[in-house]
Amino acid sequence: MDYTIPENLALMVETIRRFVKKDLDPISQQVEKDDRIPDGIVEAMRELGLFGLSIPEEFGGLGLGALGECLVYEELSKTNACFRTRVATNNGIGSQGIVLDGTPEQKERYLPRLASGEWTACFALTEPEAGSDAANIQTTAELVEGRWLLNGRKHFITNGSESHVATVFALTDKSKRAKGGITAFIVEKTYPGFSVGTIESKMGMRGSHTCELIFDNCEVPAENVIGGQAKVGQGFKTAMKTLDKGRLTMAASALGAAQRLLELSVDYAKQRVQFGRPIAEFQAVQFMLADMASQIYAARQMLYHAAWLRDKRGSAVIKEASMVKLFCTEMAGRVADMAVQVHGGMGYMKDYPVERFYRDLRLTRIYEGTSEIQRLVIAREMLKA
Ligand code: COS
Repeated sequence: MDYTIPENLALMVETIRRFVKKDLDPISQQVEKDDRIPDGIVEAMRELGLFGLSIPEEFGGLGLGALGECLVYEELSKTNACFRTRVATNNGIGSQGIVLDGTPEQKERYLPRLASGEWTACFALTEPEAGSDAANIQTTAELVEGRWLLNGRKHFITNGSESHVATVFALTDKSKRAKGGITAFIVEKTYPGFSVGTIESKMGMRGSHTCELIFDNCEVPAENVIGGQAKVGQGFKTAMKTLDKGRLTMAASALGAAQRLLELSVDYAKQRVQFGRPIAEFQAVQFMLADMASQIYAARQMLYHAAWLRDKRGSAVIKEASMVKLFCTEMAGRVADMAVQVHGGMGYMKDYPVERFYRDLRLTRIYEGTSEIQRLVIAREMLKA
């Protein structure tokens, strides 16, 4: 086994590390207060190619594999989570339906714009009645005089209000649902009948916006079915394949945040004096640091292995991706809890980043598939004939 990170990826990681330290982290608390990423930073992320990490090079992206993408997200997640989230839907769930199943024409029209960050994409699957039960969507699409008319409401859509284009899943055959009755569409924000609804008020993830998308007889050209006419009814599979891929990067994000929390906790424990000694000298604190480090180490091995496996196989690693998302996000939750404990009262204060990480990380156990859904997928994969 050779665990060396390939040189090109190591260089990329170093570049992101410098960017995080010099440009992102110093403004992370400000972004939290303003609930907004400054335009100049979005521009800098564009220049670094962060909007096109996973988009193939022929369409202007960096064409990174799973390992490369995970390494970048791990670094990018050592600061405010909104920076990672700003680029993540473009690289992940927003664009991957087109990358995996799009027609050549769809790839040509959308991927270069998404890769450059000129456009942002979002993923519109979730609805009030379809969270974990993704097949229970109510949004419909009907073919009328050569174009599709979409009707319904999506909610909790990350980057929905910033996006120029959305991958939208709608029912085209109610009797078939997940088994041939859901179709994936590419919807541009300028299409008649498309609008952004309420922007949600959340526990954390400030600087990243989550909203409703409304389709009121929204007119979508016939050629905007992802994969073309032959893929009408096949959208649920596109959604599942897209989510499989995203699970590894979500795990990487949780890992990066956990690593930063460990570093903050070690630094704090060394300088915080109580009972006449730095608290790092107390075994109770040492044990928490040791548990954090051990769990991060285990999570990193799992993640890198699953990402390597995906790159090697060139296809989905369904069970492993769910295992990794489950383990890394749950691990990060435990690490965040211990980080607050090591910091004591300061860990509860808004002046310290620890409380922000604690709130932001909570979401990683819910979105892109809850921990319970990951367990369900793992068990199904194990038990299927
Ligand atoms: N890759 C490719 N195809 C897949 C797949 C995958 N990972 N998972 C399921 N499919 C296919 C199945 O093979 C089946 O196809 P056939 O009809 O050809 O057999 C079809 O999709 C329906 O699958 P299934 O019967 O398993 O659907 P269920 O309704 O039971 O749902 C779960 C499966 C629970 C796994 C799905 O609803 C899910 O992932 N829910 C969580 C959704 C989620 O992550 N939401 C977050 C939103 S984005 S922030």
